[in-house]
Amino acid sequence: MYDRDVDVPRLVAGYRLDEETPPEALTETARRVASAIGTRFNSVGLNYYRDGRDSVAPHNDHLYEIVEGHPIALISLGATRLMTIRSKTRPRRILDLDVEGGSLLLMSYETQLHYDHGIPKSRVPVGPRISIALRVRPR
Ligand SMILES: O=C(O)CCC(=O)C(=O)O
Repeated sequence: MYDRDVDVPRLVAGYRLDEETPPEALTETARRVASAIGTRFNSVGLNYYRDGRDSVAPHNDHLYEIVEGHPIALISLGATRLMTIRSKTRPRRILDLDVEGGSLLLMSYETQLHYDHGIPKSRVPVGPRISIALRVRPR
């Protein structure tokens, strides 16, 4: 994953919106977010964190898999999880963010150049969470 070996204990799925027909709820979610922020997504990824043992290690999105200038939208459903956002270079900056169910996090293209993001495991019991990742991918 992401040209590196990273820990990905979570369930994932994805659709190309321009080539496949995902469930209507996903198409509608992509349409609404795109219209609110003025872009047009062509990819939807789904990440299912069953409990606190599921996680994703810090990473940035592959730059060749996203189109420059377009943001990545992350919609959270279900349990609140911690997301860590860390700068890649000094001065080191770490932002710990609670991504709550019903929230929308927008990451700019530039964020992927300078920051890694991840969902660490949780020692405290936590319920399931799904994140919907909307992206503009090259054809
Ligand atoms: O679950 C999240 O909010 C993060 C998802 C993520 O980092 C990814 O799909 O690359």
